[in-house]
Amino acid sequence: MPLSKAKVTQLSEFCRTFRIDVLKAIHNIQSGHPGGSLSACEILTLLYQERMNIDAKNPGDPNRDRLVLSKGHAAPMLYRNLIEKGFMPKESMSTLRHINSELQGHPSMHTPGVEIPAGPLGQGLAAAQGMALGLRLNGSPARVYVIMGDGEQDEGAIWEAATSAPKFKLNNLTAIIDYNGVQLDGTTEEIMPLRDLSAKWHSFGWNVIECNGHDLRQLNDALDACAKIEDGPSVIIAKTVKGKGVSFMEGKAAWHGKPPSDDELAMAIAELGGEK
Ligand SMILES: Cc1ncc(C[n+]2csc(CCOP(=O)(O)OP(=O)(O)O)c2C)c(N)n1
Repeated sequence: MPLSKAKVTQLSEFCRTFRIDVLKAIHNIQSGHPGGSLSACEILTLLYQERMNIDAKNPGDPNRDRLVLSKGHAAPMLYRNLIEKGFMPKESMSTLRHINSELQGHPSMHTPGVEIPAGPLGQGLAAAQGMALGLRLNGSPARVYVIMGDGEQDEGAIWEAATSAPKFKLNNLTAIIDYNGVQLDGTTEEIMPLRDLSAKWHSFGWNVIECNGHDLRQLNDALDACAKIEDGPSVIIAKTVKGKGVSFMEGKAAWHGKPPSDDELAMAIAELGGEK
């Protein structure tokens, strides 16, 4: 169903405050990945705060939807979303990356609401595929989402999983590529050109939808379209901006794994409309 105006307003406000909270947490520990977290903000927020059937009071529900954050370094944005859903108290965010915290630098099984650890790129699609296959064998209506980076597309394991998901006609599996054009230390074009990514996925047998990954309505429509597809898996190539929302971080590989200084955090919070 298309998103109402009120829903877009609510989700946009979530995104604005989540961006601030994520930057504050990374600033607090002076370690973490701001660029890829901000880039995946709308994707994660729309899925967790609007679309996914999950309940913190019943986290083991066999029919819950599953999300695999294959680009695990964007964990802070995942954690902020899980907190909003009630999986952890809001104060947990300030323990990001602390020793013994539930919130480690990459998703781990110690974090309530996390379905599978991540960190080594390229593994999430195969894991998500296994989940989707198992759910279908059990007759579950649940859907599985996996979020990958565009730099992550360099991993060969992705293409093994991409080959088999269409064979099993996994229409309960939706992959989303956070296509921001930048990876760890340069642009994807410089490091390993992807060529026609849409044509590649299409040739592997996937239903491909392209959209603006910061436009909540477009993303929601794309997810609606995926849910209606019956003949196999779908992939959304979501065009995004690394560091989205903070002008001096946008599109810059330098902000892949760099924490903001005190001044930079203050500038970022001001740009994001300040704290309320
Ligand atoms: C197998 C593996 N190789 C290298 C890394 C180190 N690494 C972490 S993030 C990253 C770049 C990822 O780029 P992209 O997928 O485009 O992520 P985004 O720009 O969305 O943050 C790399 C190389 C890793 N985590 N795993």
